[in-house]
Amino acid sequence: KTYNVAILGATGAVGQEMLKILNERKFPIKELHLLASKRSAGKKITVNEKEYIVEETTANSFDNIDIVLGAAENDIAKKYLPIAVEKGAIVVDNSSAYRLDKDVPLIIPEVNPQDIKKHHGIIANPNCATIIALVALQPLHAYAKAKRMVVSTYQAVSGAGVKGIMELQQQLAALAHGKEVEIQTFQHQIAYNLIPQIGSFDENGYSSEEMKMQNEGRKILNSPELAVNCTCVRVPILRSHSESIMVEFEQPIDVEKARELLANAKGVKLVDDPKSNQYPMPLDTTDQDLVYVGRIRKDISTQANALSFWCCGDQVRKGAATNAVQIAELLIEEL
Ligand code: A2P
Ligand code: 11C
Repeated sequence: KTYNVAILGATGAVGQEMLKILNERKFPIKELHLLASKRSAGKKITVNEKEYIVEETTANSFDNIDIVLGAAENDIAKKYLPIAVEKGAIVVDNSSAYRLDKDVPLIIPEVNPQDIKKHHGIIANPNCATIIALVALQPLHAYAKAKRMVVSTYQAVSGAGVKGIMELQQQLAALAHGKEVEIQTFQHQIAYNLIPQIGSFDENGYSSEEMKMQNEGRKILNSPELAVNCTCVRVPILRSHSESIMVEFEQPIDVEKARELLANAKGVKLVDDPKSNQYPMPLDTTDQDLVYVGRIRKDISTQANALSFWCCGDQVRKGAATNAVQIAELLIEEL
């Protein structure tokens, strides 16, 4: 069986990657529609020597579509995705618009594939930093149950889309030629800098991105009591997010056991040999789908069952596009 698929936001960083991954994984496509704004209508995109023409998104774009992959901002998702559902499509949405809605499953295929059955037309793809953390955490959580996490993220500019990638590249080029940098996407210069703000701050001083780790993590792990303290930082890296994670578990778990579990876990590559300087780094995880995990050690600051580790993953692929296509693959097993 083959399906009519539309990508909403097909010209963006995530949309472009979805297109590549659908082809790479040989998703059974009958017709593929690339939807974007009016600005991009008519633009030609070639994948695997096949040319596609970008269409302006309208309410009619979703007629006869089986599966929509959403890769646009929240306001665009809210405007069009309910129309797509009304017209009979099933949507896998990468925006944060519907993630916490009760009847919308929030899925990481390696973590909670069983939840997909509860959908009512929309399935949400979690935030990239959440996906990368939970793919690494899941094997440990299944063994010892996580109860508290302290996370610091080092997030690539691709998280802000094509414009984030261009801003870093333009600033680096400007600085190399002694020119002034232009700041449009991020709050400050990102080249040769770190910005401890992703999203807007709440009354407690946490950013929206930081609260996603707690709220999405609780929903995906089905652990409403999970306590999370997260600090999210934008770093001048192109497309892999890195995360330092301390997890306190309910049950005992030692470093050797954690290594064994992670070495055998789906979606994970264990890279943990500090004596030969081997640990995950964002350059090494770029353009592939595994979450690399290493630097696993006991938390020496507490008597609790706590471990620290470090993980990296490509945020455009596993953090967004690959995870969405994997969800679509689960979906067609059900259809
Ligand atoms: P466009 O390229 O035509 O602006 P990113 O986050 O990487 O910038 O990508 C955002 C995606 O959302 C792009 O594909 C963009 O298309 C799309 N988009 C923006 N505004 C609209 C709109 N009004 N209708 C449909 N798609 C939109
Ligand atoms: C970033 N994680 O790195 C963000 C981008 O909720 O999907 C994606 C925001 C989201 O900037």
